[in-house]
Amino acid sequence: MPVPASYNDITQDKVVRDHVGVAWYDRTFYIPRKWNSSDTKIWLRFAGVHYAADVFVNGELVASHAGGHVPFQADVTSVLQYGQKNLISVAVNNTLTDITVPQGEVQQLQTDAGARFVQYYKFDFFNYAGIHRPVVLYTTPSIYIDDISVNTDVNDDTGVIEYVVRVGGDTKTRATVSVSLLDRDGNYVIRNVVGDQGNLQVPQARLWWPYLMNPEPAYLYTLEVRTSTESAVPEDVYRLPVGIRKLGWTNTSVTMNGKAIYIRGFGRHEDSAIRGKGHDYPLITRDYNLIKWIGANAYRTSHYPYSEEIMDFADREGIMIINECPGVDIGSYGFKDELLEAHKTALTRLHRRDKNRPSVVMWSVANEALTASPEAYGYFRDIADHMKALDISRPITMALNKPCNLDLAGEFMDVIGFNRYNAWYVNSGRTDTIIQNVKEEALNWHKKYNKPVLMTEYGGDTMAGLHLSPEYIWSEEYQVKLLSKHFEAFDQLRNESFFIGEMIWNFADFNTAQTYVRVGGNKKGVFTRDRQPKASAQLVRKRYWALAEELDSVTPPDDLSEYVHESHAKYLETGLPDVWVTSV
Ligand code: GCB
Repeated sequence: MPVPASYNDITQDKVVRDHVGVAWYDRTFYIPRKWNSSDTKIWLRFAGVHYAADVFVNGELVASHAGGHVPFQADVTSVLQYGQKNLISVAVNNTLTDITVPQGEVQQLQTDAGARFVQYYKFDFFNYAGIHRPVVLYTTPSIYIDDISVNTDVNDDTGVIEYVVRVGGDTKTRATVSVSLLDRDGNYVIRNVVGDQGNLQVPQARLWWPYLMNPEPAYLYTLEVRTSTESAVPEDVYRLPVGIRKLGWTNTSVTMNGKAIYIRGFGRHEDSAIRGKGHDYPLITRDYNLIKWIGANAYRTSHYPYSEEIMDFADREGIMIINECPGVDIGSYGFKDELLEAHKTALTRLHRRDKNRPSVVMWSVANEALTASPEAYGYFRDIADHMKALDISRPITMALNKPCNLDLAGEFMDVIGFNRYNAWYVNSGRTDTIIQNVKEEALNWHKKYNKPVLMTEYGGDTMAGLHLSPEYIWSEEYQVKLLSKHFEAFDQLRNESFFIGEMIWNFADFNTAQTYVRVGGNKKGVFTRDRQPKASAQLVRKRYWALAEELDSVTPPDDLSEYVHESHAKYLETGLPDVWVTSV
């Protein structure tokens, strides 16, 4: 099996595709003799293995980890054979139960060949499994930088970087930490400030801004952290990209550097043909090109943390992230104490991995949980308390879908996200019901909780190439109409002060479990699974760029108005007319 990749879609064997339980990976490798030094530690790091993994090196268990979307590592210095062959074995277990995050259940099915275990789950994406993200061996000195936390603020035009550095390794030898700050061109702005925590003041700071909200978005400094000791242990150096920004929120808005943000984006998935959820640089680069081409400024990592490489792109390109933990459909198999603990652990690990990222503007603690069940109240109060104990610098949210009047979790959130499929699961075919329902529901959420509201999911399945006129469900025409009607609702809602954004479900088509409501997967993408635009992508592009023009005075790309009838030419001077923005 190739690594990184999901193993499911690589072979012609559906037993491999639908496998439930443990899969073993083995691999041999050599370690140079010169790595064998008392000053050096060797780490084996997995960026993501779904769902649980036991890792053995030369037959010795070095790491056990549960949770498919966050990294883990082990100090393997003492189990390696230097200058010789080593064996690494990984047992990957994809089984989901009522106390894994996300939940699932395994049942026995009687087949013609006898009883077989089958994995069931309620969430709507294929439970791809395997070693999904890169695996690396790397070295540090024996006294090393174990963790860095930064928080930023802006006072007038001075940027503030608050930092804490944790040093690991032999605690008997005292290590001195010093930090420096470099600008984007590599020039030192601040040099060698000694101490493992402190505040750096950056006069005339260049701020981190989202894409299209500023002519120079995503400005990143580099925090260079060094350790030194009085012993012979060599220094450790870590270079952390830092975006200086001030995030704020009220009961009607979320602000970036003092300016209200309006989110225009998508829910997404890590998903593609053959690789499944395996890391793929060309694919993620293409995705970011499409996100920027279409004029989006945000997405939600529905429904689990995405790879670190994907997050690096967001930091560097200025794409705002609603960072979601894998709490999708939580409660479907009951709310238990063990589940709550596993869910908290998932949040802790997500926070630990992504706490320093400027792109992360909100934490989403769950998607479509069973928030109308009586247990949901205490459960989500605890989840929210846990997240707030980890981070008070970012608002928390979740994507809610229970009827507003029955929901028990929203009161613990800072921002309300709601998912609703008007004219799809509800009133299929009736695009004439969208505007009033979307408006009414958004208003109801705000009335109930007095928080900012955004629509985190809406959309309809669309077979690329299916054309039916007048529009009819599953056709490209229908998706265009369904989105247009939502845009009209959003434009009316934007006049209400509390409505802060819109996210289409989904960026691209993706694979799901086999069910009769899915034709080769979920087809709600604005792009196909191989990342080509459907008709709706052209419409979304016009809207997202028009919003950027209206809200942030951005000039839309020339090709958006390649053909203009002369009776419309006047709009080139006065701005795009509403009719281009909201209808076909
Ligand atoms: C939802 C879920 C998402 C599904 C989507 C759909 O509400 O949050 O995971 O894929 O609906 O298409 O049904």
